[in-house]
Amino acid sequence: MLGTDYILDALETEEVDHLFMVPGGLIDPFLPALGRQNYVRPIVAAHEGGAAYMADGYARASGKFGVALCIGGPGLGNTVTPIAAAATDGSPVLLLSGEVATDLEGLGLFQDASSQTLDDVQVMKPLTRYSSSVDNPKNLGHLFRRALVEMMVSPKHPVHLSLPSDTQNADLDARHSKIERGVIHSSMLSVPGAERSLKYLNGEELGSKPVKIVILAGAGVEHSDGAALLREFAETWDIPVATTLRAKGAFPEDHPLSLGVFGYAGTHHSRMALTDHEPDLLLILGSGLNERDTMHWSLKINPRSTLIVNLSERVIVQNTSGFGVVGDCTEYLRWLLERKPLFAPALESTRAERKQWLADILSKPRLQDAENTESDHTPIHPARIITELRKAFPKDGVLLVDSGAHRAFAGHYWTSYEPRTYISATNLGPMGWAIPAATGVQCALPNRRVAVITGDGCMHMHGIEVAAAARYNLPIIFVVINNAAFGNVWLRANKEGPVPAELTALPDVDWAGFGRSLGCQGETVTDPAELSAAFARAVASSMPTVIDVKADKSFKTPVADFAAACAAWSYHE
Ligand SMILES: Cc1ncc(C[n+]2csc(CCOP(=O)(O)OP(=O)(O)O)c2C)c(N)n1
Ligand SMILES: [Mg+2]
Repeated sequence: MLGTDYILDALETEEVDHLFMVPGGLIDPFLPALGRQNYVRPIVAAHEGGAAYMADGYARASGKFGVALCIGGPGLGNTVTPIAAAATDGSPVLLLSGEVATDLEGLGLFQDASSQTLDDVQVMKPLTRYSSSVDNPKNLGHLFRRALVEMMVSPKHPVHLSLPSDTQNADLDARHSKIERGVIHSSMLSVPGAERSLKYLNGEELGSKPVKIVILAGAGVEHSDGAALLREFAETWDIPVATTLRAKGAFPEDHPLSLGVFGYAGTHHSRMALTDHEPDLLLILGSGLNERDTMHWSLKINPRSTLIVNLSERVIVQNTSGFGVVGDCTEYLRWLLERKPLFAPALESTRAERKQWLADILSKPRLQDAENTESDHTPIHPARIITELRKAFPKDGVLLVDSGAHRAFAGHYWTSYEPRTYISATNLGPMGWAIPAATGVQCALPNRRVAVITGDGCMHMHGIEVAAAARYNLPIIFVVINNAAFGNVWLRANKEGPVPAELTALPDVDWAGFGRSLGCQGETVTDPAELSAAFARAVASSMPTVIDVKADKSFKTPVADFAAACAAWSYHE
C-alpha cells in the first residue's frame, strides 16, 4: 500500500475515525487516499488553526488522539498556536504535514519548508514531544509508531510528522499493528510512596487525626477516568472536593461534598475550605498547580500536611519541600480503596467534626454576586446568559468555553455534573479555540449535545469555523456573548493611563446573520426574557445554531477572590 494508505489504515487500526484538515499541493496524495477508504472521515476546516483545534477537541472528548493534516510551510505555521495549546493542556494531537520531495529540497521549490529552508520540523520541536521528517519511506512504520507512543504516554502531548511527497507516494509492503492500550496506558504508582501516604491519612505523620481534609482534583483525575473512584473515596468519609477550573466537573458540582472550582473564577466555598484556614490535610490529585490552580499561589502547600499525587516528579518537587506520591491518581485511589482498614478508623473518628466544619462553610454564599444570575438588565448580564443556557442544556451535554471575560463568567456560574463536560484551553487561553474545538468534540461524541460559550472577539479570530458545523450537520450551539468589545481588555483598560476607545471596541456584528450565511441557524437575543426560549429552540434543533446575545461589557468578572489573592501576593512570602 502507499504511504498515505498506510497512515489512514493505521488510524483505522487505532480506531481514530476523524481527521481534520485543509488540503494543498504538499498533501495532494492524501486526497485520493481519503477517497479509497471509508473509515476515517475527513473534516475540511477553513484554516489549519481551526483543523488543529478540532483535532484537539476530538482528542479531549474521545480519550483517544486527534489528527490534523495540512501542508507544510504556510499550513504548518497556522497550527503553531493550536499545537502550543494542546501541549500546555496535555492533549494528544498528531500533526501530519506535507513536505516537498526529498530530492528537491533546498532548490527553491514553491512552499519548500524542509530542513534546507524554513524547517517545519524545527518549528514544531519546542511545541511537541517528537517532531520528525520521515524522509526515508522505509522508516514510516517505526517512526509513526514512535510518534504515537510519545504522544500517548502520560502526560500526553502533541507530536508532529513531516511527510515528504516521496514518502506519501511510496509503495510499502507493511501494515500498522495496533498498539496495545495496556502498554501505553499502563497505570503506574510508586508503592513505597503510597504506603507512606497512609500515615498522613491515619494522622501518624500529622501528629493528630485529620479533621479538615480537602481534596483538590486536577485534570489528572478526569484524564485517567478516576472520577468514579474519587467520588467513592470522598463519599466513604465525607471529604469535600474542589476542582481546578481545568478539571471542572471531575466531581459533580451539585454533590453535597462539592466545593466547586478553586482558583480563577472559583467559588467562595473552595476559598474558605482551602485558604481561609489551613486544612489539616490537603490532598492534591493530578494538578499541574499553575498560577490559576493555586489561586495565584495563595494555596499554602504546607509540606507537613499536604499530599501531592502526580505522575510528574517535577510537579511534586517544585511545589513542596516535603513528600509526594509519584503516580497515576486513578491507580492511587484504587490502591487506597483496597486498603481501607489501614486508615478508616482515623477518618471515621473525625467524620462528625468534618461534617460540621463543611456544613458551616456550605451555609455561606457559594457564588459572588449570585443575584446577577437573575438580572433583567439590558444589554444582558453575562451571568444571566450562562445561567439560562445551563437550565436549557442537558446535564450530560458538553460545554466548551473560550478566552475572554466570558471565561470567568462561565467558570463561576456554570454547573458541571460530569467529568469532561466542561472543556477549555485553560493554560494557554488562545482566543477562538472553542469554536473549532467543538467540531472535534461533536465528531467524537455524535450522541451528545455540544455547546460553545464564546465572545465576539473570539468570533473575529476563528468564528468562520462554524461553517464546518453546517457542512457536516453537527448540531452545535454557538452562544456568542456579544459585548462589542474585547471585554476583559476593556475591563482592565485605563488602569495604567487613558486608553483610546478604538483599541478595545469591536463593531456590533450581526453574528446570527453571519451564522446563517454559512449554513447555520441564527438567532439574535436582546431581551433576557427571550434567552430561555432561544436556547430551548437550539437544543431541540438538529442543526447548528449561532445565537448572538447582545451583552453588556461593563459588568465585572466574578473573580473577586482571585483578584484579592493577586493583590495580597508578595515575592517575599
Ligand atoms: C490568540 C490570542 N490573542 C490575544 C489574546 C488576549 N485576549 C484574551 S481575551 C481577549 C479579548 C476577548 O474578547 P471577546 O472574545 O469578545 O471576549 P470578552 O472578553 O468580551 O468576553 C484578548 C484580546 C488571547 N488570549 N489569545
Ligand atoms: Mg467581547
